[in-house]
Amino acid sequence: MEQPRIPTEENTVLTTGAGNPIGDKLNVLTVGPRGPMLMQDVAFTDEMAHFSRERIPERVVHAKGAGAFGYFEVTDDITKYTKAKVFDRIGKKTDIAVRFSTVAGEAGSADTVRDPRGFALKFYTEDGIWDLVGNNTPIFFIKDPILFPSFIHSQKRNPQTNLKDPDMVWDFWSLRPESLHQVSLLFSDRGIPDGFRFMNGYGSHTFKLVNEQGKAVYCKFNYKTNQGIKNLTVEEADRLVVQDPDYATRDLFQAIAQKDFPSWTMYIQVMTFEEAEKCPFNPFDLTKVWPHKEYPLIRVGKFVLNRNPENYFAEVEQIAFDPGNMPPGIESSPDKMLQGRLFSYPDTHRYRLGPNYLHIPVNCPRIAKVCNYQRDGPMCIFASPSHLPNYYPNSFTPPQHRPNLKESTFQSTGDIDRHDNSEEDNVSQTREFYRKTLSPEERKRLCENIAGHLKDAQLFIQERAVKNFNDVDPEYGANIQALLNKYNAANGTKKPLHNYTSYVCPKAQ
Ligand code: HDE
Repeated sequence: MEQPRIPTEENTVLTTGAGNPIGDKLNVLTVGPRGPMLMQDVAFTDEMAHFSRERIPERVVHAKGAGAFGYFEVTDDITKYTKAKVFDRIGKKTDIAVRFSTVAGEAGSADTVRDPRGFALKFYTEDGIWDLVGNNTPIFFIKDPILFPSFIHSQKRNPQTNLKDPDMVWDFWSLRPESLHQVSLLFSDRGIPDGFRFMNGYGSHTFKLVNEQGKAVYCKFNYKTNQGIKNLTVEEADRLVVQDPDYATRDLFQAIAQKDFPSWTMYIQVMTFEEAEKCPFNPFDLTKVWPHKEYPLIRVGKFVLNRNPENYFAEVEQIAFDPGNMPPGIESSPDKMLQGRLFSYPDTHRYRLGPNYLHIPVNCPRIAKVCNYQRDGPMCIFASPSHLPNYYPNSFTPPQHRPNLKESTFQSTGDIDRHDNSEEDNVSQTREFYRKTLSPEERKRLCENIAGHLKDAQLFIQERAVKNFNDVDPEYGANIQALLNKYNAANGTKKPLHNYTSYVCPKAQ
């Protein structure tokens, strides 16, 4: 703590929240020196009532995180792909906010766990906020958004024991082979980054870029760390869980405080609509990468983090990202996961922060002028002039349609159904990762990391998981099985602490 919170000029007075000066903030108001207290002690009730309301709900996922601020600078021209103003000239700088996070733990959980890292970027552009809410991995565990709450439940605490539960984790993963690719990445060396500065980031989804002529291409966003990749070993990470659970938060804050500003280079990958038609895999499937060989990285710019938050709660706890915040020139693709997220984020913010969360300074569009007919609600900060109509269209303000700002047109046909894409080749890219990307040493550690976690699940779940790894590569499955055999022989297989089969819904009794 470098600076005192309260200004210390000689004539500063302590006040209530309403600004009424307080003469004594060390003693409550009582009848005689031994009490009782008086209801009229509003200095006390004001203090106490505000204190009781200091917490807001933590994020249901990504609860533990750290944030910082800085700028994005365009280094290369991509105006042939997009009319987004943030990219409109080389050298252009745009203010940004970033929040890094772990996914499954609570707000007080340790930073150095094996978990994907959230990597969320907010750009304050002339055309409003652009939120690129990604992770440190280019892929995800599932490809249909309806599974997200169940997937997250399986990662969080068991509702009966309130313990993390390997049965739940591996039951879900082994029932959903589309998770194989991300699980293999997560249990590789990249599963525990050395803080937030030494990892890459990805917008992960397929997006659409649209240029001035209205021509659209599909695109992915990638950001490579200029600090180089660094990961923690399992032993080092475990030691830090005990000795410095806020390791990554501290590392980021300290680096910026010492003016060692971290930066990332941003690249896009581009796929034309014609290429998408012929692509051998579904380009909108979030469990797949776009190989760099076919879709090379195109450099766009860099971003630098050069300012720490001045108030964590105001600027980081209350920051609200929304993948639906896209300025003209950047649009959504048909990726089902992205489409699902378009609903979920503003919905969660309205619950966690209230309907006027966009009035909070860190979330408000700053340099873009907001012009809409939304009014009022709790914590409404911006008073809209009441002499102007609060409905549209009206006869008193000019028509505000701008056809050139409309979304690009897009053709879509097909049967309306609950289409099941879960079986669409879940192994080819995972096999490529296992056989070609990883060295023999890295493959060995991957199998050890998986077996070291899977050993705590029940035998039938272990068997189902191994079968899936076997489908990727028989060696992959066999190595995990061999390690599990050793664990199981030494410790016996796990007896479940709880038994879901005995659960009967109270209404059904
Ligand atoms: Fe999120 N996710 N997510 N997610 N996510 C949230 O939003 C959700 C997904 C990601 O630093 C929540 O404000 C759904 C993919 C980050 O504030 C919530 C689905 C990716 C952050 C939510 C996904 C992410 C979140 C919780 C599947 C990477 C932290 C609190 C359809 C590409 C943002 C909040 C921050 C946070 C929903 C999947 C990244 C509940 C429904 C895929 C980095 O709205």
